Amino acid sequence: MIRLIVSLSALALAVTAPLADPARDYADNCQECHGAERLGGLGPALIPQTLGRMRGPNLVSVIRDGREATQMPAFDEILSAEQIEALTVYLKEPLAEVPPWTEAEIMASRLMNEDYTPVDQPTWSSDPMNITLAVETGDHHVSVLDGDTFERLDRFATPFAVHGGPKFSPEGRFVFIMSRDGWVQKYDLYALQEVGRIRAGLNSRNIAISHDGKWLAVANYLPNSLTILSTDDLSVAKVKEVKGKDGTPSRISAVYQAPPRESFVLALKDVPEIWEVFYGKNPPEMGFAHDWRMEGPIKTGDPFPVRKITTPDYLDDFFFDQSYEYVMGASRSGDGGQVIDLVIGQKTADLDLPGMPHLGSGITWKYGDTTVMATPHLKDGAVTVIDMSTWQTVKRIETLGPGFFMRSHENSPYVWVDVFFGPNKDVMHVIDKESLEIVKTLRPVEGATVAHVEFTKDGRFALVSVWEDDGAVIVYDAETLEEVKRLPMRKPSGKYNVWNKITFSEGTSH
Ligand code: DHE
Repeated sequence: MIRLIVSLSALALAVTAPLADPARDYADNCQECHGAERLGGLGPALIPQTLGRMRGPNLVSVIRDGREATQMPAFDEILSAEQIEALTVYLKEPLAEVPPWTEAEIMASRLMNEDYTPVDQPTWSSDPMNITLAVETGDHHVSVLDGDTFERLDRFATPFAVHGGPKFSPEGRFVFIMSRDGWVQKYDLYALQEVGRIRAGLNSRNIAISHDGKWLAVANYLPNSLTILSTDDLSVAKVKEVKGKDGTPSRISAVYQAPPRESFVLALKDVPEIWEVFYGKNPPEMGFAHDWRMEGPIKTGDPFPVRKITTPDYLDDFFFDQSYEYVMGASRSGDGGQVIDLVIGQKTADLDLPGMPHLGSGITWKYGDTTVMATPHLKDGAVTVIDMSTWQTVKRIETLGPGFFMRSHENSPYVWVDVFFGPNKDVMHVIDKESLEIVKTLRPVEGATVAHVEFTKDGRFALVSVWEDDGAVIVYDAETLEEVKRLPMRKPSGKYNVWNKITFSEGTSH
């Protein structure tokens, strides 16, 4: 009898529980915000290229419980656990065909803020050069901080999942912010207002601004393109398809500005090449025209001519010396690196860089009569310090685990490096620039991820993120290393000081 009841109830469940049909469930519940093609709309694109970083259980809990402080509702009362599980599998399937994202589609996505009113002067009385932005990834906002008082001047919504450093216009008035979904937002710091936004790619990596502030380059994974926008009105100046010399299409890992060269330099994911895209002087005016035979042909009449430099290995993480002649690149295998001379377009040195260094967050400082560059490793607990005149390793400093970000300031005797991964993710090391020894290890919140540092304009204070949803930015006295203030924030990630950025401080990433 008992067995009969159990089987009957199992039968009843099988009859009443809706069968998982993820395509139908998507169309009924998700497409209104995330788009019929899963390429985003009000909500982000839901394709492997954008979800790859959202692990399975996280995706289940976002669908089931919703995402606080966003428009994402909870679906636990609409979809069964089985349906949600099937939906996560469906969302991780690659699209059969990626739609075109050409100049026409990009321009059609542009949304200018009709309420935006430009102003002549800042609408606030803080030092405009000491404004510091804190990206809060917990609820997709940016806090605009007065770098002297740490008072919050504004807190504005950004597109979903901002990645990479925001880029300031040369006078520090406007800031451009990019999300992994390819949206680029322009914000006026003087007026404390959004100017507009445009979707420059479907899945993007980062942005770079030209030294004269006229152009913004957006590095895309999807499609394989570089979008160049006019910073003025966010209109498209050019969409460059990225194909290596042999025609192989490639994603762009990152784009950087090279101010003295009046060019953007691109790290490519799928071909062993570095690209240089000129926006200013003609390449021959740069004094290395003799070298063109080894590169792809330059299209005459193109306002953004491309130079393609073949590299001995895939190099998709970069660091430039202060002259922007040399590019240090980490090899894909994570067991070494190379120095490419951009003037002659050739490798000039090998680097002893094991443990997958994160060159993108490297920094430099004067060390005796030379300049050193230091980078944390993503795969092991170490920071490598390299002499930039000989490219030899000066020291490998052991840390309590792999780190992600490093920072210093010209006026500070210390370098700060986090331990982003592993059991010691709650520590921040402070390294003496002269002795190259760790002089202090801070552990401000036991068990919380503590990462990324930015200095104030004068280097007096260091701002550290407690990278948790109920996190904070902690302000430290950069000399005594004592805590001065704690500003509650929603999963703060990077912080960016206007002065340090626009003056290319050697202690910060560019
Ligand atoms: Fe980043 C900068 C690449 C994962 C937060 N990250 C950069 C830059 C590159 C890069 C090339 C420099 C671009 C710039 O600022 O213009 N990041 C990568 C990766 O390849 C990697 C390892 C894998 C990926 O999925 O993209 C990666 N990055 C992450 C994260 O998981 C982080 C910690 C959290 C997040 O928000 O995605 C993260 N990356 C950041 C931040 C910066 C950044 C905060 C800007 C640092 C700065 O001080 O300028």
